[in-house]
Formats: sequence, C-alpha cells, structure tokens
Amino acid sequence: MFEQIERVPGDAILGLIEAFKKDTNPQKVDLGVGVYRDAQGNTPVMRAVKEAEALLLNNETTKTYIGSHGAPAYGEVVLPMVLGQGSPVLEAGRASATQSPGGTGALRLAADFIATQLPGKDIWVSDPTWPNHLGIFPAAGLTLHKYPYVDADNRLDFDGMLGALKQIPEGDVVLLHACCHNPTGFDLSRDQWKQVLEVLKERKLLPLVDFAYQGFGEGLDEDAFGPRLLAENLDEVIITSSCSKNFGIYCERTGCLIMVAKNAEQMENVRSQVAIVARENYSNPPAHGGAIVSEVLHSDELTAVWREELTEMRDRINTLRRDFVEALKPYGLDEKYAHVAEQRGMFSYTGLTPEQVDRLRDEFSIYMVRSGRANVAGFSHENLPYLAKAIAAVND
Ligand code: PLP
Ligand code: TYF
Repeated sequence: MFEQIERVPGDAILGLIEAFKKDTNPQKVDLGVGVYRDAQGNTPVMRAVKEAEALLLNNETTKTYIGSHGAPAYGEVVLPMVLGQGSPVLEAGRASATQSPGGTGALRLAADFIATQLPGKDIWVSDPTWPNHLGIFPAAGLTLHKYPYVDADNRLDFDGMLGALKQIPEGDVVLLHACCHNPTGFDLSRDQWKQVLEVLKERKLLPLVDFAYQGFGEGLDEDAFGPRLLAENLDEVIITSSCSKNFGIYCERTGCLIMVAKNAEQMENVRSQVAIVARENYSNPPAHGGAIVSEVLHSDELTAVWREELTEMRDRINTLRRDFVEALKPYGLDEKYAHVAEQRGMFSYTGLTPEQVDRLRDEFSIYMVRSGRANVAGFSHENLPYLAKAIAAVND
C-alpha cells in the first residue's frame, strides 16, 4: 500500500538547519530557526537548569506516571508565573493547569478541546503566524481563518486587525500571541490590548493566547500584560504556555495548557475534559522538563539565578536590535530598518523580500526564512558589519 504514498517537503524553517550545516563558507550566518544563541553562537544549558537537574538526579525516587494533568508541583508554579502572583483569577480558583509536551502540545490540546467540546466554533489566526498554527488546528478538525496583522509597508496593521475581529461570528476562537509575535516581532501596546479586550467582550469571542516567549520581550510580568488583562476581565480564556525558550529546555518538551473558566465549578468540568484529550493524545506528559521548572521556581535561590540569566538573554536581543540598525547607518539604511529596534522577541520581520533572502543565502551564506524573518539572536557583534554590508548589497 505504501507505494501510493507521496513524498512532501519538510518544514521550511527546520530545513534551514540542514542547509546551513552543509555550507562551508566560514562567514556563514544562521538567522533561521527560533532558538536563542549567545555571543559565541551557542545555545547552552542555563545554570539554574543544570543545578536543578543535579538536584533531581540525586533526589528522584521514582519514574512512575505523573498523571494526565502532569505534576501538580509544576502547575503550582506555572500558574502564578503566567497569571501573576496573587492574581484574582487564581484566588477565585478559576484557572486550571495541564502540563503538556511543549507549547505545541498545549496548542494541540486546546485544538482538540475546542473540536470536541465547542463544536462548530472556528479559529482565527493572525496573518502571518507561526506556520505550525496553520497545521495544528485543521489537523484537529477546526476550520481556520486569518485576520490581518501586517500591512503592505511591513508595519503592524492594528486597524485592519481590529476591524476584522469586529466581523468574526460570535463565539468563534481568536488566537493571539501574548508577546514576541512569531514571525513578525510586532507586539500590541497596552492600549491596543485593551481595545482587543473590548471587541472580544462585544463579539463574545473566546481568546486563545499563545504564550511561547514569556520573558523574552520586556520582562516576565510585562510580557504577561495581555493574557492577564483578558483572564481578569473575561469569563473564559485559553492560554498555551511554553518553557522551551525562557528555560532553554527546547528538547525537554515543557509546556502547559491553562484553562480559565467563569468559576471554580465550571473550571473543574473543563479540566475533566482536558484530561480526556491529553489521555487520548499521549496519556501522560514527559516529566523531566516540568520537574526542572518546578525545582527552579520552588527555590528562591535558583529562581534568582534563572531570572538573571533570562534578563541577560532578553537584554542581549534588545541590544542587538539597536546595534543592527546602527550598523546600517553608514549605508543610509538605518531609517528603512528602524522598525527592527522597535520589535520584540526572538524574531524580526525585516522587510527583506524573498528574492533578497535568496541572494543573501546564495551570495553571502546568510540564512533566514524566505518571508524575511530573521532570528535576532543569530546577530552578533562579530557578524553585524558583514550582515550590514550584505543587506546594503541586496538593497542596491
Ligand atoms: N508558539 C509559537 C508562536 C512558537 O514560536 C513556538 C515555538 O517554537 C511554540 C508555540 C511552541 O514551542 P514549543 O512546543 O517548543 O514549546
Ligand atoms: O519559529 C521557529 O523558528 C520556532 C522553532 O516546526 C520551530 O518556533 C520552528 C518550526 C517547527 C518547530 C519549532
């Protein structure tokens, strides 16, 4: 039967990793996949994580199943990280945490929950969005639509977005990026979040907030402004949280589906259904990543170390954004690319065209997604002059 199976191309973002590896140019630059890199181009294990793992290795007494919702000790620390210490949502017992295999696993849980428990509800995602969103929701049987997010001049199209949200049928689900929008780097201001909240209320829409980069934009609490505003002002909100980036534990597959309901009673009903969805997908989540996060966040000492390391990563990215624009000054291109310094998170929609991206790869061994999305963490003080020169060449 397999002779009928057609071969399809792999993930375009992940494909860049292979192409980059094969390139022998010593000046090659990888601005592709969204993984943090330090000044040496490495993605090291964070110190707080290493220490937590050492403690786990010594103290672990069993490897038995941890249950469909994951380890309670993990949910206990993730809920206040996402919703805020002393959040009224937590005080009211309205929020439930389900540990998941990464943020991606949480998105699939959300998709299956919507498909089975809210039949007939469609999902709306920003145009553009993370390509996996386009796969996950239809795979669960949902109909997916897009709302505008970026205009023809490569700027946040907030008016277009808000106008489109106002037209969405009552009860549908709207996916919002909490911060560090992937792929564009354009985030909503606090005032814009408040306007979105009003439309969600008016149209009775259900927000699904994808929170994959908490701490990479402005800070752990600052980045949570949107999800907290919605959770505190709406009866129902879905949040998918990931610890892949902010703990640097990409391969440990550590995420969380947070369901916020009107009251504790309804939350328990929803929670019972989420357990079924998890069970039907993979039974129990992997334990190790959640155990690391729990170990770090239950220790004041390790939390302080982790926060310092996270701040270092965030500051490095934001500094590189400004230095990138500075490096383009000699070529008279600083104004054209000034938005790169304003965007937040790992990614920048640079505004480079697919043809320019191809030239950067073929002539300069600079690798990025054809949409013009660059991983800012791939910039370094060593490669910025080279990058600026190359970008000037393809702008000629
Ligand atoms: N959502 C967005 C927008 C992302 O960019 C990513 C990550 O890479 C994820 C979700 C999921 O991350 P992970 O499954 O690695 O935790
Ligand atoms: O957008 C990125 O680069 C990250 C990493 O299938 C990623 O979110 C990319 C593609 C993919 C899984 C993760």
